[in-house]
Amino acid sequence: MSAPAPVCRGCAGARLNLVLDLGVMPLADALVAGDGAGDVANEARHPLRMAYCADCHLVQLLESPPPEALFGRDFPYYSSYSTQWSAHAADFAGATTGELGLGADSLVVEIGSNDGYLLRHFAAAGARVLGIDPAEGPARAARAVGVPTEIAYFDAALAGQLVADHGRADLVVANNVLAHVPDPNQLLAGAARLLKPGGLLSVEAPYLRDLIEQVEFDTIYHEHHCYFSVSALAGLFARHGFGIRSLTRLPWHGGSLRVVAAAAAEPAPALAEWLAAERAAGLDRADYYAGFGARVQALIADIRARVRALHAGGARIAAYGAAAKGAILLNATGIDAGLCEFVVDRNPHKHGKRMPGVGIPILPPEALLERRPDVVLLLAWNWAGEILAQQRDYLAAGGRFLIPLPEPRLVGADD
Ligand code: JHZ
Ligand code: ZN
Repeated sequence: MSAPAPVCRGCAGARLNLVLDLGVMPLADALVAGDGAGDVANEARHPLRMAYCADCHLVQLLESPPPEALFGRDFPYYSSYSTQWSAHAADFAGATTGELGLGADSLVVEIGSNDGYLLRHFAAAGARVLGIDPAEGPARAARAVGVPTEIAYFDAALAGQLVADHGRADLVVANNVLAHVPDPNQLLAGAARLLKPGGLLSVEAPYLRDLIEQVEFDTIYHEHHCYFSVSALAGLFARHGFGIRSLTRLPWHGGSLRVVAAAAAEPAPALAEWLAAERAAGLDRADYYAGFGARVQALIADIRARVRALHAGGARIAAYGAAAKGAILLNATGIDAGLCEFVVDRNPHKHGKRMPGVGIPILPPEALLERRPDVVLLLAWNWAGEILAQQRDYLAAGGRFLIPLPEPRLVGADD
């Protein structure tokens, strides 16, 4: 018996148009246990297909593995390992505490609170805080820095329970988590239930327009069920009674959006301008997405050819960033342990493990100066500024970085 045809995660409509098929891919954060014991060939692989809904404009994956497979006990992503990201969190908490006049009577809830990288700053400023995250390792790290955290998947039912236990929130933050739930309606319904009258919902999510225009195909993976345009978000927020109060474009993760909303609020005039700009660019039409698959396949072929040519010319190759997006880039391009000797990453929870699907070992960043590869493929290209500055010594010693997006280019000390 064939599986039922998927329906839209936003509007339950059936007019889903396939935009990109990346074949079967391993789970991007399912790092393989170390020293040759993990069997890369037997790892689970799942179809990775992205589609556009012609009814509500929501771009989404057609299939999802169960959430427990995505954010279980061994989830290795800890938000605190980027200096810039931590600084962004501190700035956001400081500014928001001031703007909303948060104090000891206020409650700030973060959905997808990870290791407490954000809520710790609200707590330090004197507000009551509560984190929700299903990933045990990061959630325990959050508790260790004084951020009370429920280890759970957030949905409307849990929101009701939280209100009973803790009262309603002045601010609900959902940064890089709206894409991570199979059904965005559940998260928005839960947030609406959790907020006090007049309370604010603040959401950050990677912006679909940047993904498409910069060909950021490696940010498409099973943890990201949805990819947001303002055209899609406006409908989703309105369905749950939220009025959009402000929209801001941010540089994070290849380009993000922050949307601040409140129940029954009058939408900001800027919303109409954003919708008009997206209409002019075509984000609300299937033909905008039609050429994306071919552009992705061309970029994948280009990256593969560049790395193979460097390797064939005798270059020793490593990579920087055991990022989720790195797993997709390596698997899509077929860059395996035969081409790339090792991947470095600052997060010690990833050391001694290997990249999903390709089995490349993960080492601390010091390995670059110790082993001196000729070229480092920058898998965490979204942190290029921070990483290149930090790797000045490797560059000064003649090392080069290969930045893969939007088209591959080599960068050395003189560039
Ligand atoms: P990074 C993450 O994706 C996690 P990933 C998640 N999948 C998500 O949805 C998106 O963000 C939005 C390391 N690093 O941030 C840290 C250094 O080693 O690009 C990370 O392991 N040195 C939930 O995993 C990795 O690189 C450094 O100087 O694709 C970067 O991962 C810096 C700055 C980072 O996200
Ligand atoms: Zn839809």
